[in-house]
Amino acid sequence: TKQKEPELPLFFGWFLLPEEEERIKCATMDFLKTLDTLEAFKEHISEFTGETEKEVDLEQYFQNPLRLHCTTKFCDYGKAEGAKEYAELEVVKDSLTKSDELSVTALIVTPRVFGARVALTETQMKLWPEGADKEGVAPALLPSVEALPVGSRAHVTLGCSAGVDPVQTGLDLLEILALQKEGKEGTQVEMDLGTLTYLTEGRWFLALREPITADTTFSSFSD
Ligand code: ACK
Repeated sequence: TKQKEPELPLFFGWFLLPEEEERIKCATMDFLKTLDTLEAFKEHISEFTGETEKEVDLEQYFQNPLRLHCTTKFCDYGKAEGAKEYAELEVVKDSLTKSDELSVTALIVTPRVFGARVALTETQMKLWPEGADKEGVAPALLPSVEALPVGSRAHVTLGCSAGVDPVQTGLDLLEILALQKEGKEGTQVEMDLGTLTYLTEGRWFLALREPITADTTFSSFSD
């Protein structure tokens, strides 16, 4: 009989500790509650609802993911390119079950997703696979993504609208960062947490005044 290959997970990443998850969910929910009451947001409400008059309750609009995490490598149980190579890296094996602190520097809201931008440290960058920022990016957006610093896609998905896959959070984040780089910022609103910027087509970016940190454990995840 053939020797069975060791199984590869769905993905690797930093998982927020349960108590941290609660803290982050509360803080970010408070932001959503405020956002949908802002006049600036209401002006662009049709980009969320498809209708001008309707209101939107963002807390209901986004569904929570099961476990808050920052994906490093999506392996798809070995079907994704480079999955095996990543799992075999010394730095990956050495980091498993280890604690680490993530720093969230911004929040994004789009008609598809609600997410947190993660600023990776130099050490954390060693776990960030080469080319991860570009994976699945539309060809038209590739040149602008290549111009962004490595690790720009790092994020925690905080919620997705109905029928949207969480992979969208990283893609929407990259698009927002590319628009910012091109100076395409619209309305700006000062909030308690930081500066909120509108970036066309229902995209919002909150640059946090103070980063939000969260304790995590690096591990693999399989459904
Ligand atoms: O929010 P996320 O980073 O987006 O966490 C989930 C996790 O893997 C489990 O689905 C992410 N994910 C899904 N597909 C991909 C992909 N093709 N490339 C990168 N990340 C992905 C998803």
